[in-house]
Amino acid sequence: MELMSTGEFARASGLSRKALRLYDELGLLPPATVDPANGYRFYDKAQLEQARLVAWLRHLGMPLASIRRVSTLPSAQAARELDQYWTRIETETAARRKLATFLIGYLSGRNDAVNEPSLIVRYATRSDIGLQREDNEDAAYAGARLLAVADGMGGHAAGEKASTAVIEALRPLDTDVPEGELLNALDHAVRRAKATLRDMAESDPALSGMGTTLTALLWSGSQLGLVHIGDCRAYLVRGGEVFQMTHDHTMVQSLLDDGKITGDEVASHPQRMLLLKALSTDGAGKDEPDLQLLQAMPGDRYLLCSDGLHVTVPADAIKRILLTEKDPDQAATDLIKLAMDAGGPDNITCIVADVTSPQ
Ligand SMILES: [Mn+2]
Repeated sequence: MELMSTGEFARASGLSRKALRLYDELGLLPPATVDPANGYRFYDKAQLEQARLVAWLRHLGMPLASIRRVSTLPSAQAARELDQYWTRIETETAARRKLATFLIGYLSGRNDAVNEPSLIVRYATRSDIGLQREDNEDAAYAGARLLAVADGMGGHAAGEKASTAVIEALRPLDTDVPEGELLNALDHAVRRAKATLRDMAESDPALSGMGTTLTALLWSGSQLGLVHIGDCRAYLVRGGEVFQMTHDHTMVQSLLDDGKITGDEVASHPQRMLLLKALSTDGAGKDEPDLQLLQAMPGDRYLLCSDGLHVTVPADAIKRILLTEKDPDQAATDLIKLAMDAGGPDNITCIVADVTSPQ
């Protein structure tokens, strides 16, 4: 063993005395011996190689526990471990980059999708006041990654303000949300929307008691997030079948679920309009939406609509159009027309979206 004083070892290794003391404290590079009389530390000249490696690994940002192990391994084995470590770091960094890009866009309200989507969504939106209402309290948004429909409630145009505010709160999600973050992103946007409604009602008492339903779909790659509260609906057309993706949060739906009424009694039930859940300023907005993570497939068609469509138009007629009309624009137009032909008692909004693979 060729002992060197701390000063000599520091000069030879290019590391400061302070760094050496730190490495000793961290257990990364203990001195070869410590003089019991005066506490002076001595290093073995053979430790110079390890000292340099420890310094490099710290520059790399490797965790201390890993440095302790890797710096004492034979070179070839250390190289393999480093390779694995670095592959993991690059994977994690890529995932964090995606999250950061999304957060920067979302929080700044810029919705500029940059990546090539793995699925293309072709959509058409129609909204009509109907034939019997004085305002259109429905609101909708359709973009490359996000589809959303909201049906507001509350007198003196408050419903319109509520549905519009909630759609606006969701709009920044129409960007590249990382795949693992779809439901978190929807959850955050809904909480933000609730806070906005609360602020609006606090600053204008005329708006207290306003509320809105919300049903929205958000894509990331082939993953699909669904958020739903109230009685707007989402339908999926796949393989020649039409599936209802959402469950109405209404009194009649819960009576139906409990077997207390039959499907035929729904249309004439006196509490047909009563919602059990909504985003509202009442009850401190404690109603929580349903969140679901699903898989989208090329060839899927989605319909989002307000109750002005599905309450007014029989399910079979909606299905027939979804299954036979190829063009989303025409399908949306035809659906609105069905509701108008049936008297248009409510505002009617629908979004028809076809999912395809990129060419
Ligand atoms: Mn409605």
